Amino acid sequence: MQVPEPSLFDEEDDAPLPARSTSAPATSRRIAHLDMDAFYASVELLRYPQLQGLPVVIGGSRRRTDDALLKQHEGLPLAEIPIEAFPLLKDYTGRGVITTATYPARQFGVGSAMGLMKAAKLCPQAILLPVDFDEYRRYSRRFKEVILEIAPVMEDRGVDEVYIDFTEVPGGQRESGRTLARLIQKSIFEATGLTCSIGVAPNKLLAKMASEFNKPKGISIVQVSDLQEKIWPLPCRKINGIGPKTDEKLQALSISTIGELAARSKGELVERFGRSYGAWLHEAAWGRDERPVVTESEPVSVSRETTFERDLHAVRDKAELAAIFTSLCERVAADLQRKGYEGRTIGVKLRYADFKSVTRDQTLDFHTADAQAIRHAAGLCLKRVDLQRRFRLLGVRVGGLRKV
Ligand code: DCP
Ligand code: MG
Repeated sequence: MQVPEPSLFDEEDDAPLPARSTSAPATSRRIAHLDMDAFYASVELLRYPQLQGLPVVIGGSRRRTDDALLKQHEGLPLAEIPIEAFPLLKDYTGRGVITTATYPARQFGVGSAMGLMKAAKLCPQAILLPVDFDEYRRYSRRFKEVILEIAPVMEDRGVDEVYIDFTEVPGGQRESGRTLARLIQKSIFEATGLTCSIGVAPNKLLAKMASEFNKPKGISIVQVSDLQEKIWPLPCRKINGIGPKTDEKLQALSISTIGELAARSKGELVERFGRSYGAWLHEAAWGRDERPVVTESEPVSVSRETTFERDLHAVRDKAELAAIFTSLCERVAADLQRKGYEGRTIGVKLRYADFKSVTRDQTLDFHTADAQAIRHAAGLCLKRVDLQRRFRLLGVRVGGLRKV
């Protein structure tokens, strides 16, 4: 097995291709992956610039601490609230998790998905701010608009990341994409005050890995010829599409790095992982990926969920649960209406005290974005789960969407 001819992907600027590549396209495929730096935290720092450079984590109960803070300093511009007034991680009790942390906080080992109480042990002095999804969504829309003005072929991959096809954008080939990446970084910063990191590579798979190489504020260029040096030493988990279960299976086969994966035959991987996934693993390890950048990405479903402050019981905490349930349905309905969708598959998710989750759904014979209709259908789903046990999380989802 050979690494594909690197020459095709190597030229800088818009230099003509070497004569022997006449059958190749006039441009090389340049795909960028852009990911915002410490996204939720960075948006919060726009409000509270006095926290710049400090360890800050975002998570925990919705707005309560923040409301107290604002009330206490009513009339004062947010940027002038003294640093000492902000709540600290060490004073937090509860079961929330961190959504993200600023880079200064990450130096203490805290990060996404870690419990706040555990994080408090690692970095007690970190400032704790509650999440404000609406604000993050607003900034998400704004930075994507900036990109679309510069490079129209963009695939929305979630609140803080996108793929962008640089191939046909004027100047997109210059310095293998670095020039355009720099322009996009600068434009986003000027419009929003936020920074991001960009990886540019021959395809989405490599671009996604590359965007992490120089975080924050980084640009990384990866060519096919870099495979051996930059990609193969990485752990398999860095491939988007290899999750913890596959990784465990790979480890059991003594495959830890992407290079070790690439060294196995396609036949062996197909035998162990099935025809389609095995073949994909092989292609991924060799840095090959032909997926296009898809501009119209329609949401599959809209959902809201919440983890309670303490485990709740369907009978004993009936009133509290009913209020949470109604509010989840209202928020899902509001999300649908704002995005201009309605759906007909309504579902619920419960996570029990032992962290086991169950989901139930039901498909209606009409589409809806109405909070009451969603609550009614979701209520019927709830009747089909075991409500004798205490649970810690409740979620409501609407799928089977169509544009209104
Ligand atoms: N997020 C979350 N829970 C997680 C992971 C992420 O709520 N377990 C949220 C918060 C992040 C946002 O999604 O700000 C984007 O996720 P990223 O993984 O891109 O993380 P960040 O943007 O925060 O940091 P980085 O600079 O590493 O991209
Ligand atoms: Mg990010």
